[in-house]
Amino acid sequence: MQLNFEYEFELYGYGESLASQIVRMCLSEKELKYKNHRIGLESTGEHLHKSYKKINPKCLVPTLLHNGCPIHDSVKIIDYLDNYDTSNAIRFFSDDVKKNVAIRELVREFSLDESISVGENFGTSVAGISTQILAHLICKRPLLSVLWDYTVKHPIRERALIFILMRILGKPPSFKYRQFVSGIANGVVYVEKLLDLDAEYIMGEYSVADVILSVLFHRLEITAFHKVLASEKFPNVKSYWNSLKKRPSYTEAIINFEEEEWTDSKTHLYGAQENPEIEYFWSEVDRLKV
Ligand SMILES: N[C@@H](CCC(=O)N[C@@H](CS)C(=O)NCC(=O)O)C(=O)O
Repeated sequence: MQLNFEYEFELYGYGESLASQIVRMCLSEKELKYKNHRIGLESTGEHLHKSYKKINPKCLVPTLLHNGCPIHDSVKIIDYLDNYDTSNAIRFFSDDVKKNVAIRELVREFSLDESISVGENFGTSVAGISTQILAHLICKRPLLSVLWDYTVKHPIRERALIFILMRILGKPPSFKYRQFVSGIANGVVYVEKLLDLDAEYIMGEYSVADVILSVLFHRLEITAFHKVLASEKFPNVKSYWNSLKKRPSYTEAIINFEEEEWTDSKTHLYGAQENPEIEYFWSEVDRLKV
């Protein structure tokens, strides 16, 4: 992998990474041009190469380079871009202090913050339900090469162990997966209650919260929880999701970056069926008395 910094903005990311999708949506909304560099994850381990570690010591995607200077973490990148480009009509945070506090609370609930354990908020639960696909992808690699890469090169111990376990088992442990399903039930119910019927955006005006929710809802579709978003049980979510999908950034940053290996895994795991844990999802929704 050759690193050269000749563009004002360069993004190192992966097509189906939630955090990369968030940043690409932001760049697209702000109409900022950038050079994209694909970094392979589970099926190749490119993110663990020395050259990538130089720009992201945690070996996570995405990394945005601005004039060669690396910025990490999707939410920090959005914050940075919002301060960099104030000319555009799109602002992801608000100048109104009260409104901004409310936006940041939502961000904490929806984001992929490493200080939050997987499954503890909506964002990390959605990352958790993706482990069926991640396990399928990591199993493309020989066991010894995964053991070497994740024990020697991955700087985040907790994650390294999860990936090694998935490589050995060939799937996420069932009890853990159910925790993630429970987390998404909580998340969808929470969003349904927050939204007004026919609300286009969650805070009235389009904000970072809508960017993150576009990405999380898209992942529910990919992991075969698609009927949840079209269900009459969640009328507000249903109409909100239809509004989100209409934004050009959704096509530009998510649909246009679909990874073939994900499409293959999705077909292999689910075909045209719903997620095998869909009934557990609905039982969790009933438990929450919606
Ligand atoms: N808080 C970070 C999380 C970044 C993150 O977890 N990225 C995932 C892909 S969405 C990744 O790099 N996974 C590879 C790994 O953990 O080995 C952000 O929002 O950017």
